[in-house]
Amino acid sequence: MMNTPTETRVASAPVFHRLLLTGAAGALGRVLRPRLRSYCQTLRVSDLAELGAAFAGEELVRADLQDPVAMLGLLDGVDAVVHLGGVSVEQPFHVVLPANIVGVFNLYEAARLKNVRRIVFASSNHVTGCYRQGETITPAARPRPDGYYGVSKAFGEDLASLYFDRYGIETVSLRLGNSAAEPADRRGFSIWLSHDDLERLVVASLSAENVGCLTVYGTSDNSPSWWDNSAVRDIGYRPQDTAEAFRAKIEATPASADPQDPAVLYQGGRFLNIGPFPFPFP
Ligand code: 15L
Repeated sequence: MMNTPTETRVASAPVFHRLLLTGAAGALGRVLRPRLRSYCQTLRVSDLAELGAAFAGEELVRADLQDPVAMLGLLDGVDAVVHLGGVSVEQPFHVVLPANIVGVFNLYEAARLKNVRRIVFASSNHVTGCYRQGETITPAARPRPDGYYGVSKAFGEDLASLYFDRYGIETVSLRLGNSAAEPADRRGFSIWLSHDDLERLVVASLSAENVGCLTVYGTSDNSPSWWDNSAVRDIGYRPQDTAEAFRAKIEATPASADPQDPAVLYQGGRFLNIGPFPFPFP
């Protein structure tokens, strides 16, 4: 069942002619789909998976990121893209490769050929998941991916850099923390991103002028923060929520019994416990 549009529209944001939302059937796609409608005349929603019925002001396009011809059609007539498509968790490399490496390449090539000027790329905190929890890093710190998914998001950020320097396509890469209705666990004290703040961050990334090629972390107003994220203020993002509001509830749940568990030592959390996968591929 689809949500109805939210009333939290950022008044200063421009109204786009046509926005494209990829990965619209995924967890965050379902959150952003009703919220983005009020920022555009037409919201083109896309996924490989079933999208349900079109709402007023929507165009539904089932498209595979791996299909270059489909991607050219998908990007046609679009002002800006919010790219959530692809795999969103750690997977074996042969699963990540087509969705997140080939797929993001097809997206940028289609954007170049269709003259799309702005992409908001859902990157991930897993680009730097091998930093220790408690360590504070900036988006300029060396990428330390915690798996193939993190590597694929680092690749997407590098591709964004190439397409800005060579072709002037602007990208805001959002290294999203954990965006959910509530923080899931103690790691959430530092990386939780509320759904309302997700909307604010995406809208700021679509609307700010002259973003060039920018990488920022995506969190609410959390403490302790692991990320020195001052650049995000420059695009006008002001988080309104904080994981602090859930502290008592989370601290009432048992902490990990093993202090050496990589899931509690590293910023990437439980992704550090996934893999290696069978090789050669099955
Ligand atoms: C991500 O990048 C995933 O897309 C999301 O499902 C969460 O696992 C999140 O990271 C996280 O780190 O908790």
